[in-house]
Amino acid sequence: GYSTSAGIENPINPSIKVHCTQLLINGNFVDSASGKTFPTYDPRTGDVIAHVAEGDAEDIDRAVCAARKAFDEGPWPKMTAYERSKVLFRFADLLDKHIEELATLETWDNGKPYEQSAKIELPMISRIIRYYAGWADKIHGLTIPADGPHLVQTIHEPIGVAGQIIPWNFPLLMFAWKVGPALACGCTIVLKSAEQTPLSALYAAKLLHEAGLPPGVLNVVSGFGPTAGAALASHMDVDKLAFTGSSETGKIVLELASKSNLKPVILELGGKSPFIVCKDADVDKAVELAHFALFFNQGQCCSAGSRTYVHEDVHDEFIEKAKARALKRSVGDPFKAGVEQGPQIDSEQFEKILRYIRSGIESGAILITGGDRLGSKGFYIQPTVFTNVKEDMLIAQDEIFGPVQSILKFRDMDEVIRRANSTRYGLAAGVFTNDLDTANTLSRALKVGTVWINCYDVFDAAIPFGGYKMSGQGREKGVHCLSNYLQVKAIVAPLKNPAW
Ligand code: TXE
Repeated sequence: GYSTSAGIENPINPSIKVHCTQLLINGNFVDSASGKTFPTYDPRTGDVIAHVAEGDAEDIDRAVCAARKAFDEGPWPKMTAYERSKVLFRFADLLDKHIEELATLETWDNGKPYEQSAKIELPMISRIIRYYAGWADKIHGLTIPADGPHLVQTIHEPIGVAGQIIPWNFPLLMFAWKVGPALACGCTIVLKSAEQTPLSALYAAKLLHEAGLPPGVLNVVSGFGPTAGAALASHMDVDKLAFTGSSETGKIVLELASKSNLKPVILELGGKSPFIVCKDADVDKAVELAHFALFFNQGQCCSAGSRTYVHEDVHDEFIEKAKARALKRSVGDPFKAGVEQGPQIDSEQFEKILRYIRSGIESGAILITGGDRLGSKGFYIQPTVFTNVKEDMLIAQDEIFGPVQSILKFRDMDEVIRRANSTRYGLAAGVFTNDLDTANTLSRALKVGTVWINCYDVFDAAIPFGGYKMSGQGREKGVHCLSNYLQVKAIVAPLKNPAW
């Protein structure tokens, strides 16, 4: 049963309440073993929204035991794939039905504009669940011709218990990217949400149970990284680890996985993606797209186009217009209509971004707008634009994860390829040009997992996403993600009469 609290009312829409604050283990909402809770904050004000059960190693162990039992004893991996797909389709319908509650929880806990949560992200979330619901009954192996007299088949089996660790920048979308494919493949899951944003995952998991998910198949543990997260990454009975977060933490979880049971790991990590504006660009359009590529979601995107390379022929016009666009950006309460930018997630990220702004100024970049906090309450930051940025500056190398655009000038193609690739990251890139040869050359030369040409942040469910270099290992979304949650078993048997 769901022992949920009476509910904390949303200050903007009191009909929406926080009910789910406990851990979800084996189909029940329960307190943590220690009885401890932690606060989750409203980034608009820094006020506490709710106190949430704080999971630790013992809770992770309880959750992994439940997931193990649900995997080994079924019914989930053993039921027909069609039955599994129906649960996921019903879940997607419930996500659509509860858009208002889910989008409110997401904006309240994260600070992103409500219109973005409700109109952009929630439709993407139910879409990706339907995409993987559609895959559930289309996963199959091959019959392979062998040299000798043997019948060779492959079957694709669910890998087992998946441990999934997600970040706070897109709490529900990351939940869907992780849970959708794992469930479609027949895995069971222990998911650890980010400590900054525990609310929406608990509510979505409750809906998934209403859609018919058997107990123990998805367990959700709220808690911190070094405790709950590390316990999940190093658990001996977890068969796969999927992690999205910083490259620093990615190294830690990979090490924990290797030091425990060598569980395979998929990593979606940070980025420092170039957005390249070529000399033939329509400057107004390029400015708008480059602005979106960086400032979307308060700049808190792993794919953020955080190095804006502009050809010298259009550079001066571009920076004037980029400045004007940043000044026009509407920053404020994310629940208000028309607001483009809400507060940053928490004081830690807020301070980190302000430190990078100071570092940009000290290293000689030219601040043309912004550069400070906005107002005196909450974690709002002025849309900030630097020009004259050079690759050896920290602001051109590190992930700032905030509303800070860095503009770099370039002269020719070989030069921009070399400079764009001169980073430890390789997640994505944007190319803005009407010239086919330029687009083709750049898209092949850039060492990144996604190239967006004359568009940015297009995240269809079917498009694979992942990084080169220190931006990660493996791919999520699309057909490629299924292999993360499957084992391929080869079955070989003699053929008595190979001629037939
Ligand atoms: O990330 P962490 P943080 C980047 C971004 C941001 C920086 C720090 O640059 O400024 O990371 O953010 C869990 N064992 N990105 O500190 O630590 C943690 O609880 C196991 C990019 O929030 O990577 C959370 O659930 N787990 C990114 C998740 O890891 C651990 C999105 C992510 O937190 C752990 C977010 C540990 N030892 C931040 N330590 C992207 N790729 O989109 C932490 N965690």
